[in-house]
Amino acid sequence: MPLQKNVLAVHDISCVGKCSLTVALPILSAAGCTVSVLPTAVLSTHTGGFTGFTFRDLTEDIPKIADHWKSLGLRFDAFYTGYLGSFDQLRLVSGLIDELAAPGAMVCVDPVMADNGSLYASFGPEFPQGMAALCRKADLILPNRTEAALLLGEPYREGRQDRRTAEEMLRRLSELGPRRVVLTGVSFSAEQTGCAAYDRETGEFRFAFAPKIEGNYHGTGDVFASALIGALMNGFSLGAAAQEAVDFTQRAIARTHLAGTDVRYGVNFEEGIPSYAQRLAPDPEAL
Ligand code: PXL
Repeated sequence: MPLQKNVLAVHDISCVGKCSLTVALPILSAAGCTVSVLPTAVLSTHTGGFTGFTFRDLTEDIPKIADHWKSLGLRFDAFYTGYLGSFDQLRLVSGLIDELAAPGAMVCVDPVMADNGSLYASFGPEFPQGMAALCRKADLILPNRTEAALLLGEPYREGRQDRRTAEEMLRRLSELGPRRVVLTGVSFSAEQTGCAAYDRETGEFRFAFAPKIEGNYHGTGDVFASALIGALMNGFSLGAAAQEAVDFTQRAIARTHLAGTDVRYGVNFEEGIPSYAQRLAPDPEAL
């Protein structure tokens, strides 16, 4: 029996709305990982489409939590960072990775800060540069196309891309530091959408697509990143993990679309959990 991977998920906890920690925790657990969490803030809901939400910043707690973990001698096999609210948090999380990484640990940074061509309202225009600095120490980053443009300091281009433009963007993103890059929201046709992946060490590009469903479904970036990281933790190749994550996310969107629920409350990924877990660990004889 291989040892469980010890993953630290660093995100806010939006109590309602299924994104960040309320998504990362169940999906990585389903992938068989031991998941520890570092909540960076507590919000009554996420900020996408709700008004009047509460927000308690937990930045002050991060050094104290890290000190306790250091005293316990804890080390993590992987880090998965998502929504980080400030430059202070970027700096603290960067230090935490240096201090708590097990040898050969995988650092995954989802540079959550923007979508559909604009930076989230909670961030100032300098924030992308701070996020780019954190991406420098990542092994894997998973930006959407808006975040990718911001990280590269170039204008966002709406609409479909061609393969060469996507490959070019992936190459330049990997030059920021990370060996592997997964770009989401990539579409070469009206019918399909998905992601493009690049591994600088092997020079390989991989594309993963699924049928497109129109609309903006909240939290899908976090569902996708969590499912992809869970598959990587189970030894899937980057291309295979990307396809698992695209399929898992697309089915969650399809269920939600069919049910017609308010998209602010997130997608129905829960019903996909049993088959996801089964595909990752198909051994029927396992204890
Ligand atoms: O899913 C990304 C996310 C995470 N956390 C908070 C958010 C968002 C996106 O809007 O508002 C608080």
